[in-house]
Amino acid sequence: MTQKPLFDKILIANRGEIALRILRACREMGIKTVAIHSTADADSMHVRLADESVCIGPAPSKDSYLNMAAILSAADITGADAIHPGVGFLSENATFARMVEEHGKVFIGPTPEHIDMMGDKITAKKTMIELGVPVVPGSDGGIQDEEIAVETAKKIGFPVLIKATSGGGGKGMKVARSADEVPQAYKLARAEAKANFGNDEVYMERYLGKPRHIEVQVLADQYGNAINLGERDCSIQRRHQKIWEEAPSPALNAKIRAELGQVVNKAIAKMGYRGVGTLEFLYENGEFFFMEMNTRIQVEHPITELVTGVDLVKEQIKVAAGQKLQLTQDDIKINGHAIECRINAENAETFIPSPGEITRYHAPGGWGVRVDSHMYQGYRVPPHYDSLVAKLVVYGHDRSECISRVESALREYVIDGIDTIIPLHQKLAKETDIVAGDYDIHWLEKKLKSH
Ligand code: MV4
Repeated sequence: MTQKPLFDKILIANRGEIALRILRACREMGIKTVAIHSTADADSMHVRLADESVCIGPAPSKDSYLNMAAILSAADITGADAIHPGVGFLSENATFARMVEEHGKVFIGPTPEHIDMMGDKITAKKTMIELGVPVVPGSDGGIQDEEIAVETAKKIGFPVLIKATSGGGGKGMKVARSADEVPQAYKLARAEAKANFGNDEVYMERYLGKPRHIEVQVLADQYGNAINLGERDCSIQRRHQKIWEEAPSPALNAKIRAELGQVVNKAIAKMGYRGVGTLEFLYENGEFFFMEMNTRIQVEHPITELVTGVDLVKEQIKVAAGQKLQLTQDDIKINGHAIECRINAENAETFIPSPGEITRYHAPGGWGVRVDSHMYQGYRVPPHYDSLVAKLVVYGHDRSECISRVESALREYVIDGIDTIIPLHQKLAKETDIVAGDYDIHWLEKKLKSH
């Protein structure tokens, strides 16, 4: 069967480790690369390694990595035929995806319609209900006034959680534990939603007290073929920032995984979704509840790559070029265990950002140790962006081997000149609950408070 040709040249509309990750995939596929960068990132590794680079603006993201017109100009000037948005920045911006298409270039991601559909959390939830995916019991849609809020809460049963329709990442979320807490929670949620998203619509759900965050990786082509690559457990987080992720989840068995996978595949195929995506679930007492769908490649994608052997960024590029998926669900076998430690340039106790110059650098290595990072000795971590400077991604034949290898790799890792959260990861790898796989989304914050 003849496949559509791949792109000739891809512009990478991102920075840091993910820009490097995408660049490596392009190299292996014989695709030329264009790096864009702000003035603060002129000395960045992705700029050095790309075939061409364009400075698109000053340090603040809004003037550079979020500057749609400047990025499109850079694509025009260099003759790139596709744009990879990476993670964050413009990766889930339907307006940008539309602009890229209108410029006659390919946005490496799903259609703008699918981005919009999942960006609106009420629409996302309604869509998933129609597609047979289980969701948290809650209001039918938006809640328009305080009285209806109280009524709805009584119907759902306490505690309830009020969420922003345009939300995500926890902003604009308020818990109400009884009827008299509802008016206050409702008002606060609306105000926070308005301030953060410019849209004050909110909806309501039953509040789950001790769930795990389990997400399913999907991959689909434009011909209706959809597969999943198993789940990741991302419960170890602080202030909605994931810190430590695992694949597979220590809480699931093969039977539950297969059942969830079938539900997800059917939904993704029915939606006509194209690209990579992630369905986020809360998992409590053996039950799954859909929360949100991310329509981009995710930071933690490498753990899925290590346990499936599938290069997700390459697959993402192939389906964006209109190629048919060559993988079927039967090709996907979950082998062994993988853990990602996010290495942030932050103090390991206070979490205060720590930009500055890397005076000494030595990355760990050996069997099953992967480091995705743009760092090098002499690199200056700029103060303007996300604090993620490396991902230590470790494979083991089983979970216990994986955790031992995490410890050993962390011990080897030398990053001098800035603070990182490596000491936190060293502690996590030794925690009884972590070793037992016994944790939920609140575990880390409780642990940090108790010290
Ligand atoms: C919830 C929940 C409990 N019950 N929904 C947080 C981010 C947003 N995307 C959804 N979130 C939650 N939704 C119900 N009905 C608890 C959270 C939540 C959370 C979820 C995943 C990972 C970390 C979290 C931390 C705090 C709260």
